[in-house]
Amino acid sequence: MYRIIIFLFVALMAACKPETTCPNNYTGAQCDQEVTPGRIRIRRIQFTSYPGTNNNQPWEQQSQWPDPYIQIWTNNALVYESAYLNEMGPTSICQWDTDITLLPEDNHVIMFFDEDGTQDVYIDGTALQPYQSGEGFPERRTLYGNNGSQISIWVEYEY
Ligand SMILES: [Ca+2]
Repeated sequence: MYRIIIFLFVALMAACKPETTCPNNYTGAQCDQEVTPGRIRIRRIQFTSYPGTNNNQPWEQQSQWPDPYIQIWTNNALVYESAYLNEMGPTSICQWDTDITLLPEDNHVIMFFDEDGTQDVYIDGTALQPYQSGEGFPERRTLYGNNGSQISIWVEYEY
């Protein structure tokens, strides 16, 4: 009887192998499955390669280039608006340092406008998916606007 108890105890210990400890953004027996982050922090946004004209007209009456600024909308509510940058040609790199926290399950849209006093003009925009599973958590993600702009976001993943 004593031997049977010892045998059962050893068998039980063998069945309870310690769990593998994965980094907090991976799970699974091989630590190869991504864990969706709870929050995404956007730390920088770059806006480049936008159209040089506004439907074949100059962006400005007084000059040529727009004064871009960003809006981010989450679930149809405005959650972020940047300051505008003055007179930025499409070969310029428009860049803003930001601290914007987004939840991956929400619907986000990023848009760029030309600041023009009371009649700001839409330049470009796109759906903003701050996290894409399977990409391996890149620090920089690049999106493309519907008018051909390139939009880069630098992100941090939080759990
Ligand atoms: Ca303007």
